[in-house]
This record gives sequence, structure tokens and C-alpha cells, in this order.
Amino acid sequence: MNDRIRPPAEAPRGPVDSSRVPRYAGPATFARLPRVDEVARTEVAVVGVPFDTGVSYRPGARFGGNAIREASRLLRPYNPAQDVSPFALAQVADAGDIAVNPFDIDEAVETVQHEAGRLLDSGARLMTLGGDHTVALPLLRAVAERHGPVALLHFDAHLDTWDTYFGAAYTHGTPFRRAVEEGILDTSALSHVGTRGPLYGKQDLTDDAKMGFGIVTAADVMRRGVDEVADQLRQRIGDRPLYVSIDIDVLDPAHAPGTGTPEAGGLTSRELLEILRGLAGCRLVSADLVEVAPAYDHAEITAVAASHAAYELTTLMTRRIAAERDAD
Ligand SMILES: [Mn+2]
Repeated sequence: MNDRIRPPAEAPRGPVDSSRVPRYAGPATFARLPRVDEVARTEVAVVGVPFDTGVSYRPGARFGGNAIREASRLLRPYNPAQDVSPFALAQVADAGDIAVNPFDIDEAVETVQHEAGRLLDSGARLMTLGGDHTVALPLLRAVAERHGPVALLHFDAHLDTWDTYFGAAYTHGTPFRRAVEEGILDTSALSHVGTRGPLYGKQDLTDDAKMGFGIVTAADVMRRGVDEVADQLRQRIGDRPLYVSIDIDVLDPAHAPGTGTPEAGGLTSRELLEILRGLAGCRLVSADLVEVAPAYDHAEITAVAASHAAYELTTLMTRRIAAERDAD
């Protein structure tokens, strides 16, 4: 089926040819793709947000984006699991980092919303590399301004629908409560996947359910299996515009030690990648991958897992772009 996907009129510029320049040489753009200023038009922009002022425990996710880029040197141009060459279907390019204020969370949130909006207005979908989870709120605002309220698929050990920490409304544990309050999410299609670990109280779950979230726990993934979970998620999402937000702590600490608030009993990287592949066909309008904190990583375990998750998300986006082009 994928053989019939028509390539764009002008071939996108792909990654650096690794048979000519070794993978470990040269600048680490995501997947060794060109920068946005090296291409005429970007359809998927990979953009970093080096910000971790919103964390409640271990800091360090400000270094996550560049750790993921380094680990992404090993990504290759053909994706056999989805049977496509994602970077040939649409122009993917690295947009560098959004420069945000590390001392003022309110200003940082405004900057991310503004800069993300500029990229979206240029016609690009966003594959954002965090940064801590605070950044999901301004990204969702920017996306909802252009698409209306979006379906949300949120991979995370935690709910991230808490109200405040130490009186602060914008933190890495609160973005999705703010987003529901602001009316920028389609509350008929909100899901957490990979939830686990102790909570402050049962009320956390009651509040979360009232906001409209459905929960697929990490144990549910194990018991039901990835295909059934992906089918259920796809049915819930339908053809709504979809935003996917992945907190790398959705993975077990064995698969992602380099993160700020680890919880035992998480998904394997294989389970996460398979669920993402199972979302093929969804109208994925943008995505983020956050909370990679390389100072706690070992042998790039976390950054490699994150780079592969971003690769699958990018593939979903370029496939959808190609499908929409074919439908025109
Ligand atoms: Mn989170």
C-alpha cells in the first residue's frame, strides 16, 4: 500500500549520506537532516526547547534536545516498521532551539507559544524536543489557535493535571489542567498512556476523570497488549486533529534512566514504539517529546529511545502529509 504514496513534486532534501560522511562526524541536527534555512519550505520542523525551570524534582531537561539530536545520528532513512522512507515523503528539517528565559517561567511560556506559532504559520508541523513538560501548554495553545481544540494523546508515568506547585500555575506537573481550563483540548478525546506510581490521593484520579481523560495504565499495556491499546486509542481519536505529547518517563527507568521523575513499572521502549506505529493514519498535527535529562542517563539509553520515538512520530506526520497531498 505504501508503494502508492506519491512523492512530492520537488524531492525533499534528506539526511547527510552516511556512506560518504560517517555518522559521528559533522553537526548533530536531528537525524542528520538539513536545517530549516537550508531548505525552501519545511513541512515538519524539529525544534528544541531548552527549558527546565518548571521541574519539581531533578533538573537537567534543558539539555534534552541536544542529547536526542546526538543520539539521532544513528537513525536511518528507511523505516521498515511503517514501510516508508519518512524523509522522502515531506521536507523534515531542524529548526534549532527556541531561546527561552530560564529565570522567568511566564515569559518562557509566552516565548514558546509565539515562536511555535511562527513555525506553524510557515506551514510546518512541529516535532518539539524538550525541555520539561511545562512547554506542552504553550505548544498546545499555538496548535489550538490554528486547528481548534485538539485530541490529546499523552504518554507519561504521571497525570500532569495537578493544579499548582508552591502556588505556581505553570509547572511540568500542571500543563494539561491549564489546557483543559483554557478550552484548547477536545475533551471527548483525551488519553493518558503509561500512567503509574503513587499519587497524592485518590482525588487526583477523580479530578483527572472529570476533565475528560481516559487512562491506559502501564499495567493495562502489559495485560492487553500494544495492538489492542493502539486500536482503542485510534478509535477514540478518529479523524480529530491530534497532538501527541510524550514524557520519556512513560518508559521504565530501565529503558529511560535519564529523566527527572522516574517511576518503576513503566513501558518498554519496544511497547512505546509499537503503540506509536499503531497510530498510522491519525491526523497528527504536532507532537512533543520531553523530560530527557542526560545527566542521569547511561550510555545514551534514554536519548536513543527518545530519538526513535521522535522518528516514529515524524514518520506518522510525513505519512499523513503525503496522504493529504494525494487526496487533493
Ligand atoms: Mn510529564
